[in-house]
Amino acid sequence: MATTPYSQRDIRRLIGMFDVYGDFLVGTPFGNGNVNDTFQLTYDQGGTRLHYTLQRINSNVFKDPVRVMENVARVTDHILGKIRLAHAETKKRTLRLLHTHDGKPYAFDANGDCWRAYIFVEHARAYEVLESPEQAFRVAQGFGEFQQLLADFEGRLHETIPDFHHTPKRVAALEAAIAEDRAERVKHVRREIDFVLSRKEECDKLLRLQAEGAIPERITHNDTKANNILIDDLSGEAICVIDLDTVMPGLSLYDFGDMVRSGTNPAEEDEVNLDRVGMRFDMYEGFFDGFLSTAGKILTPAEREMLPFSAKLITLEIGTRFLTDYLMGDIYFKIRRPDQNLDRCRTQFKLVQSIEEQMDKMMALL
Ligand code: GN1
Ligand code: MG
Repeated sequence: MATTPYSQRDIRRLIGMFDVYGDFLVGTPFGNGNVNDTFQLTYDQGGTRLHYTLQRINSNVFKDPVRVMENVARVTDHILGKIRLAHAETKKRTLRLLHTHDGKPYAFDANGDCWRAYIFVEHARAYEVLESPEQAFRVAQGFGEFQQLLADFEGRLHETIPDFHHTPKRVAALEAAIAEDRAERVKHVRREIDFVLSRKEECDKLLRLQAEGAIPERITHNDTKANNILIDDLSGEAICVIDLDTVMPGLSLYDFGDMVRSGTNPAEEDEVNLDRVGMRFDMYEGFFDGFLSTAGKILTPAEREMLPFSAKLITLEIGTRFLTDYLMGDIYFKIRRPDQNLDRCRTQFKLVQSIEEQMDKMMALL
């Protein structure tokens, strides 16, 4: 279990900022997020055990947590409205925020950290590594449906992290980190740096198509890692999209690309044995069919055409971010051991290679 600087007394005090009924029993670190701190809290309500999720928003990553929470509240309200309209015909769920005693969906602690709490979604779980093409199908169906549910959202969401998927800017950040060499690690990663720089030309492909009007901006999730959707224990259906901090204007293709990145690889994101890393084509087919089964209805021809490329681009982009963070001395992603960011970077680049090798097959599916 992950270590945490928060004692049970701290956790009890933090959740005390929110309106919750029942008796607090225990709070334990939960999940494998790379950014926020998450706890699962167990409560006793008149003899029944139930759970809540308590999260600290990482303010180094999210500079304006109140805007993040405005987005999350609007998005979850919108989806809840749709789920209610569907009555019993859907098993879909959405995250539900708890409110503070004065009605806010977030609270600041004495250190200035921003916290939020959700009703825990019971009898469902997030998978670090997906198990079958059927599961991939359902994950993609779920994330595709999420985009559909938000297609009629009115107004514009805040850009919680500007240029989040602007790949050329991510490469520029890498170049700046190389020039600065703050942690004196450039000497260890010449090969990885070359790997990115030799692919630099392709990095603006989607942005160019967007500028030409061939690919529209939509409301997207932007962090569609396989472990950001909950799978129902009983039915195996993907029932609830989580980690909504980066839901904002984006390209549909970013969501497809990140699913393929995180879900087709049979190894963990920080696997050190690169022989175990690669894209399983049967998993890719699952994502492809699942995504088209829901989001397919809204995709333009140019978006469809770019589905295979998006998988390569997002994998390269996230590998570039891990490499940049390694060079900066591990200041963005949480690490649980030295060199973890470098290992994460290497798995991503191995995966990019594997995607490149299978690009013809991926194109043929179109
Ligand atoms: C972070 O928070 P988490 O672990 O779901 C990151 C994503 C990366 C991902 C890589 C806000 O996601 O962009 O793709 O790690 N989130 C943010 O595992 O930077
Ligand atoms: Mg997450």
